[in-house]
Amino acid sequence: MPQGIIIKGIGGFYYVSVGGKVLECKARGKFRKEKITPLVGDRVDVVEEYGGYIIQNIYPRITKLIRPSVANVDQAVIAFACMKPSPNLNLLDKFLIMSSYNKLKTVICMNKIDLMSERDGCKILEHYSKAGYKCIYTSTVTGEGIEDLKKELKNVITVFAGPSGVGKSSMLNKVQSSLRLKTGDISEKSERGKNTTRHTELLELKGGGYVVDTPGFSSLDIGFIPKDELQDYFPEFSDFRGYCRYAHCSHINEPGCAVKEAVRGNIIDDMRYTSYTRLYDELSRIRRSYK
Ligand SMILES: Nc1nc2c(ncn2[C@@H]2O[C@H](COP(=O)(O)OP(=O)(O)O)[C@@H](O)[C@H]2O)c(=O)[nH]1
Ligand SMILES: [Mg+2]
Ligand SMILES: [Zn+2]
Repeated sequence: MPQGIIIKGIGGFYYVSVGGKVLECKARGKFRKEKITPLVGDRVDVVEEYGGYIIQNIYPRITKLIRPSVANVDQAVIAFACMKPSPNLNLLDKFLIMSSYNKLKTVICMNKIDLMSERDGCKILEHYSKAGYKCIYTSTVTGEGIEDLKKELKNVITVFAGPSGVGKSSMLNKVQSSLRLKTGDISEKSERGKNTTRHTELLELKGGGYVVDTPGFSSLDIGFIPKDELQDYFPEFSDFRGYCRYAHCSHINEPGCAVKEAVRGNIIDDMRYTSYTRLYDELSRIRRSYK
């Protein structure tokens, strides 16, 4: 039985990539009875029946994203621009939390570095590379960093996230020109108005791997994360876990806090710690208003 991956679903049909071919398939009726909806990214078995193709089996999902709705994503490229639009680091931190919450590998990509002087360009993400994140600087104008990006995309399923207008679609076109994704803020805005059924699609890369382009969100809700778990999403805190005076230290006001000590010693980045306290505050307020 051929095994493939669902790259697109439209009007009850699923398009399954099998050994270089794309087959138009229907899902076996049993899935509806079991309340299972096939998702883009699902690895499936396909059988031929009466001249058509049927999805016979869906393999267990390794990951499952809700927005966009895709299964088995391995990695998120979180894209920002160093200007136009200028980066919103609070939003970047939320994207990082979401990515980690969804068990994805994360790459931060700062695009449009052609708009910056060399000296300033390298500063923005210093806080993040210091925290252990993989960071890439790119420009679709000069082509800088595109080869690095390509390497990261090879043989995995990557979702491109980040605000709209930062150059996600342009970057993907640079990675592979045959993708021909629509770019440009103005046309995209008007398109979004009339074309609400933008389908989520896995785009196959010639070198192996798939990418998902997203229109981009300008806000993210992380309110479902309990405030006491927020620290788990700051990887640079992990070295200090267990060294605070209090076992359940929130690293906010407690005395003898190893994390705060590390911030004072400049081992943990001050800006990232400030971001932690701000998000902690935000989550504390949300929890209170639920009661
Ligand atoms: N200066 C500069 N402009 C870029 C770069 N990448 C994309 N752009 C421009 O930014 C705008 C938005 O790009 P687009 O790819 O549609 O962004 P998306 O909404 O994130 O997909 C377009 O006008 C692009 O031409 C870059 O590296 N440098
Ligand atoms: Mg786009
Ligand atoms: Zn602490």
